[in-house]
Amino acid sequence: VPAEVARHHEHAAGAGQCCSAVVQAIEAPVDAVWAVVRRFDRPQAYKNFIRSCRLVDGDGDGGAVAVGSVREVKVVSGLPATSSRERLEILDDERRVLSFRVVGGEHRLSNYRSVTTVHETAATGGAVVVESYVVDVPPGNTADETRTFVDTIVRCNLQSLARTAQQLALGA
Ligand code: A8S
Repeated sequence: VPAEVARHHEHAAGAGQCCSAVVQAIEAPVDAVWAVVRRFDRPQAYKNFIRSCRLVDGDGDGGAVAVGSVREVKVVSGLPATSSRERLEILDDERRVLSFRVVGGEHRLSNYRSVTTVHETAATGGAVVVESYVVDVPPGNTADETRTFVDTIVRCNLQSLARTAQQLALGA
């Protein structure tokens, strides 16, 4: 992994914050995986906890996705959350890096920021996805509880990403 990509996963967790990372191997070409990940406007394509998503066209550009774009996602029921407002921080098609930050919504993950990178595995022609995050520990919870909660969501998302990218690669 190139150093300038690895550096994106070094989060400076301040007091009252925690960070972690999840790694997922995917048996699909790196381009198929990135094609799914890069769609900031369509997270529900693989994130099963997201019911709907719409871009907030704050800058009047007709909803083109670019750094600074903001999306409003609605969350499925059964979670301690109903919605989240998220801003695209990095979209690097060459190095396959996407990062967003939570800027609002009704949930308990204040100041959540994640970085997702997609890597080619030379040996098998597959991909590896690394997703790291930093977030405030909510009042009344421990850092361990927060990491367990968020790791579970991220792991589910990446397992679903694997299935979605594999289907895409098979032309399904
Ligand atoms: C992502 C990652 C996470 C999303 C979390 C961790 C979230 O969308 C869900 C439940 C919450 O309690 C917080 O990449 C929030 O989407 C599923 C609404 C932010």
